[in-house]
Amino acid sequence: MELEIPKRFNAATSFVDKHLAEGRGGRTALLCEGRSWTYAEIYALVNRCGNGLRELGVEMEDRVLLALLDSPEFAGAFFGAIKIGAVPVPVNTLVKAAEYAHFLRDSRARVLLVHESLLEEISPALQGQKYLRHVVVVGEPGPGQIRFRDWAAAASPELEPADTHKDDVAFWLYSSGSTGMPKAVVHLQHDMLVASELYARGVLGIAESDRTFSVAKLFFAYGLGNGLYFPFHVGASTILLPGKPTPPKIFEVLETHRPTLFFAVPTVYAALLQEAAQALTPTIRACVSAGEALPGELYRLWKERFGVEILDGIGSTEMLHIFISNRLGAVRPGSSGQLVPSYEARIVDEGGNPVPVGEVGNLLVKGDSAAAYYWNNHEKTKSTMQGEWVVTGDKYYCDREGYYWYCGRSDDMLKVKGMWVSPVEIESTFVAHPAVLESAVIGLQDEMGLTKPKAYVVVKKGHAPGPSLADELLQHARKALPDFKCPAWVEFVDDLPKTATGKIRRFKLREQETLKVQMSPSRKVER
Ligand code: 3UK
Repeated sequence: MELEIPKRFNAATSFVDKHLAEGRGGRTALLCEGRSWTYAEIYALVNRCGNGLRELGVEMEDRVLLALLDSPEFAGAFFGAIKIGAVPVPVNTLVKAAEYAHFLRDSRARVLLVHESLLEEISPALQGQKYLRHVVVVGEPGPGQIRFRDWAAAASPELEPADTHKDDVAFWLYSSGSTGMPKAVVHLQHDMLVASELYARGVLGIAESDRTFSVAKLFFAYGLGNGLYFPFHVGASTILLPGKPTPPKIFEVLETHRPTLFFAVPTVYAALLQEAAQALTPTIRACVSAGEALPGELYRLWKERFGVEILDGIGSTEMLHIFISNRLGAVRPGSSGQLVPSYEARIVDEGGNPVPVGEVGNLLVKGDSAAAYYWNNHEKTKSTMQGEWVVTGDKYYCDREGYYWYCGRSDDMLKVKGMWVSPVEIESTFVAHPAVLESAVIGLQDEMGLTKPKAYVVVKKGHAPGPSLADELLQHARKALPDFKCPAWVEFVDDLPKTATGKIRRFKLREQETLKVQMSPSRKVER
């Protein structure tokens, strides 16, 4: 399918203004904390945000950093910035000050929109920022900061979209790598439209009558599609939860708002299964999982208990959304499914040659929602974006029926709760503790088959390894790292496997763990 996208194209027109022009202004766009917002109300909020940003001096191509919770303000600021041709950069709201400082410095954002609950963490990051001019706060602003509510109310609800090209930059999303700070993935005006048509309409059959709920937050590429631009593509409704998505809270939202499409990462499906007394609302017609592989056993347990299928699919920030996916009625549990039509994939060996069917190789993917490049990272751009092909960094094989099976990463990166975790970052945190000589981190599967970090630690002379030191190290890690990056297990060892040049061989540790599993009768793998 060739998508016809006009040369002059502004994504805000396509995802927001279109609904007013087509008579859907009175329909519910968004439900959040007991209030509902029509498309006409969201349209006005988008326009107010766009005008408000202009009044703060934001021009075309300027970046605007969004550290916002899932909320109408997120929708307003995101599409408001795009509408004036500026570039919204939604960022993870779970990270520490050093990372926020990097986001501001690296993006050179002129304006930061931030929720009051993040001010404490983000405040140290605001010092000495050369390009940041204004901080707009959703909630109670600090001295010299602007109150979102007053700022939006003072701006006009009418706004002409900037005359952008379909290949203009529309938004950035930061993605973590194995070393250093996260890098910005640069997406264009047409990318959201492509992902919406190919995956949301093509695979999920999303329509105006749908109501989406994504546990994955809007600042992830996964959540941004699920909870914002997919429903906005077809005039459907989205349910937004600003707070922490604990299992009881998720069930409460499901009960109150009765979505038809539910999106989460595997860890959340596992956690929901632990809530014995809860039932799933019968309105849900499909559940979607991505971010990391969904274990086949988890799929089966879920289907047995709730009677709904979970469609596992693989997406990436670089491809914007899912490009290989299972379909309703054709799920192969444990696989990532089949190609989403119009995307293409290749599985190649180290020399770049295609491998035979059934053999594991490196997965490359091609499709029109792919990012243009990484901001200020030319080397990484060259190695990842090879012409029309994007190197995923994943090992896969494809079976005779065209189902793709995930076989791990080609780097040492881990996906924990659907989020990137770098072993190197955890290791450096451990080594910063006075008792630690060196450390190595790998991913290990828990009893549900979900990946969690495990840290091996060699202690310095004069320190006693044991449970109390393990506790102390974990407390130390929790201060320096967001929760999802903290190891689930710590094991003390006498030394670490290394190469002749002293590099840690994490794959050796992985091999040892595999052997342990095979030899332990209690952890024998069934099937
Ligand atoms: C891994 C999976 C096995 C894989 C994402 C849906 O996760 C998303 O984007 P990220 O940039 O990470 C991409 C990487 O995560 N992965 C994702 N889904 C699966 N591995 N099975 C899966 N189903 O390593 C991939 O390269 O954080 C997911 C939609 C949009 C996204 N950005």
